[in-house]
Amino acid sequence: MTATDGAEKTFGISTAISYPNGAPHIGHAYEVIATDAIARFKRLDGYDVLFTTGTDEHGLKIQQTAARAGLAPRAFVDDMAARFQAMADALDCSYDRFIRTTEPAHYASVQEIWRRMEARGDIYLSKYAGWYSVRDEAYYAEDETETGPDGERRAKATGTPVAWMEEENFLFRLSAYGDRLLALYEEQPDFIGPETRRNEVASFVRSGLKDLSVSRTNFDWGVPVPGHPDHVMYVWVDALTNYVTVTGFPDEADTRKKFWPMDLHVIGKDIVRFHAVYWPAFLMSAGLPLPKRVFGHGFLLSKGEKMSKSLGNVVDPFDLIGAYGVDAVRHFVLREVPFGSDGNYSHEAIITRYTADLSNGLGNLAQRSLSMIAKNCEGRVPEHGDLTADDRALLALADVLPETVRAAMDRLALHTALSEIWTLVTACDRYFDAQKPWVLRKTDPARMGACLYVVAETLRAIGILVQPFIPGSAAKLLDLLAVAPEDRRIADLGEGGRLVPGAALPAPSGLFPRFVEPDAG
Ligand code: ME8
Repeated sequence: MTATDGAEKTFGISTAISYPNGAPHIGHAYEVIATDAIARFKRLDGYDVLFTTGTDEHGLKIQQTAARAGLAPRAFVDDMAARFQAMADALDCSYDRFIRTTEPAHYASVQEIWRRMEARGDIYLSKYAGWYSVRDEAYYAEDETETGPDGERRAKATGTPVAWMEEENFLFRLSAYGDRLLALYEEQPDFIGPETRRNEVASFVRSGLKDLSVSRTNFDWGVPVPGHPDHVMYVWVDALTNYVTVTGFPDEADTRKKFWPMDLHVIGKDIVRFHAVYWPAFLMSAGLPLPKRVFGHGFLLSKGEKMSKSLGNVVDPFDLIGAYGVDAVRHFVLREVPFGSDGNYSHEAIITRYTADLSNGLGNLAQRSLSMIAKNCEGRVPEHGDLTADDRALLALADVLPETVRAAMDRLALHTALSEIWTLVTACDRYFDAQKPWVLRKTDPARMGACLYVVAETLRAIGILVQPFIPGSAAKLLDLLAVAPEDRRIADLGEGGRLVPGAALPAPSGLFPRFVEPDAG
């Protein structure tokens, strides 16, 4: 069964939007690759998908970084956002929309969300008053200040002059949403994943929520608050709203409206609270439906350490692609890291994975079987005659694989989906070795044909199912099997879509060249 029977099924999925205050790093790459694999799987399974990613371009941090670079914030983010988009392209990610929070359409969306939260009575102006020291950039309470002999008021701790200041901030009545949020986590246990994150968030909410400051007046690089142009919105109100902007909000007639509520927000573990507490509270207040699921993946660490510029271990995704190839990088992060846990990156680990799974594994299997077909079967899909129990057993494994992979993908166990696919690669390899078609070539050519047919048909199943993970290599493999582009969906797997004996195949070529160390000469 696929989603194409009956009503059209939709699937909306997003990554977080990245801060473009520095160049994209491997953590950003990891998130967009994983999200892409899920989006591609859903398309393959017959869903109409909206997959979005982008950049979160406002806020004091960006304004200051731009100033240090001697650029206006707009020029700075234009350059950086282009790098993030180029990374997603270089990683072969099939996003439908790259959103930048500086787009006019996004301003309209954020201001509308704000107006709706305000109309609900959830936004109020609060005055903050105190003795402010400009030099310390800090407020002091009455009893922390004293009047000096010169009659001037000073901070006791630092001796700096203070002046009475009153600042206005808008606050969001987050405190009113605690019970509704806890009910949400109770009724929709899938809302936050993995489960450990759900427990963390629930206990944070249970400990009591304070109202949230949602506007700033000390900088201006942000979305102006409607009716109060001296305030810009807190960057998280602005950023989270990107997920409805991409579905055309607030335009009721927009064709992308069907993608809200989104099915899945893929984010990192450090920003689960923003997505599982603030975001649903804002949406409840604005009277909009809630996303179905928020999943906090783990961090990708360079040999166990968090990547950071100060540690000097930031890995440039473009360098990785250049060194290993895009599918080697995609396969590595998806197969090696249990989705939801932290994972480690190292040169040795990526080479080991590439060699075992891709070069010696799938690549070698395709190479040796397809070159035998080219040489001994006139380059056509062989006839198979009656199938033996062994033949049928392998095909049966291939035929159940879509169900197993779908179940793993539904649980967002991307690494399990891949290991299930590789169980079939290994089974097919064993079958090939046990059947010895190179011996059958002389003793029983008809059996050789049947055996090569079964291997080619198994490769078709593997090729279709690896498309979400290693799209470029999967396309190459399916080209070698002469599978038409329109016949590469999950619905084409199994009995109904079998390779047709006699169909001409192109000349075989290698899928995954052996990795050679650059300094190996
Ligand atoms: O948090 N490994 O932006 P960001 C894996 N703008 N994932 C990582 C990572 C790592 N080493 N480092 C960061 C923001 N990430 C906000 C999001 S969404 C409305 C606003 C993930 O550029 C991180 O967890 O700091 C987040 O999901 C994404 O990369 C962007 O991080």
